[in-house]
Amino acid sequence: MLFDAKSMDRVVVLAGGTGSVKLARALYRLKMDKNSNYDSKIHDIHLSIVCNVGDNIWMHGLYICPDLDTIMYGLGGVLDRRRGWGLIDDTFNCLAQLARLGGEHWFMLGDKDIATHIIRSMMLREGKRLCEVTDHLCSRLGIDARVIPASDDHVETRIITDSGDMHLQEFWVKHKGMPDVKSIVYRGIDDARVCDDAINAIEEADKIIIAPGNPVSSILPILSLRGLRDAMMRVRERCTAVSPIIGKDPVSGPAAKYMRALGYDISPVSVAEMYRGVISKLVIHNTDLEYMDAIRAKGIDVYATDIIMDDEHDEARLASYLLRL
Ligand code: FO1
Repeated sequence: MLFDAKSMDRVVVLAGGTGSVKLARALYRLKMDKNSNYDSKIHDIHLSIVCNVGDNIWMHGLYICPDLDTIMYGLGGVLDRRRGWGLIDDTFNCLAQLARLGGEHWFMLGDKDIATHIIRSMMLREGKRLCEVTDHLCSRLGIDARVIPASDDHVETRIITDSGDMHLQEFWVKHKGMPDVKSIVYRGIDDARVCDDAINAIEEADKIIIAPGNPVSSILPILSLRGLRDAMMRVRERCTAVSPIIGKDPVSGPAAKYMRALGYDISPVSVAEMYRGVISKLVIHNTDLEYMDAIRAKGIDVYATDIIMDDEHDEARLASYLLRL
């Protein structure tokens, strides 16, 4: 694809959670900063983020969509960068009062963050679809990109552990990721309908990027939706993934535990295997050259660069690299 041949490139990112938001917001910044001196050859971008919904959870009568919110707050410039989730400068007075009154308080909902969940839950109760609610929230946050939930329906990533079957948030936050993981299921995935807007965005995209999110809890719940995987297979030639694994370790989070539970070794080769059929290119870290042949053997082109995103400059460098690939 010649990026210099047109004035607008349609870019879709498949994303979920704290690992993905760095890349998503870097692409957004490149799009918004038309006068960026970083890379003047990059054209205007129409950006859509198709977001995981498997970590959504009902709590206190509110519908909380952590991956959607992380992406929305990231693009809106209001994400707490240190934690990687929630709103910057938020306070936790409501949570403290919940604790005092004997309510559940293991999930750190900030006071300002709760406003998002109140509006969302209210609109859903009025009969609006999750994608309509998300459009509304993005518009109120002044975001000039589409954030599209992969499905309007409730899909729940369940972690089957030696201490029982639990919601992903219970496993990761309440139990601090400690129990042994036996398997992982996406409850409701067979009946969930993929959002039409997600399919349309994918089919019309010049470039589709799978962000370096947790493959098991952020990306596979998107790719496991009926219809979405088929759409991705049709556009495979335009799809690039960034490895969330460097060497034998995930960049962050519980990816290793989840991947092992599904029978995968922890390496970029396993990432290639998990995304086989939906990507034509995989970008790995520049210290992982030893894996390149094994990835190529799966029919996937492989590129090595610095994929660590410690600051805004790193994020911009990787986003720019991906747009030029
Ligand atoms: N992660 C935590 O580790 N502890 C929390 O208390 C917590 C609260 C929370 C509240 C709102 C939100 O949008 C995200 C929150 N997260 C929290 C992050 C979340 O558990 C995960 O990082 C994602 O669901 C995984 O993609």
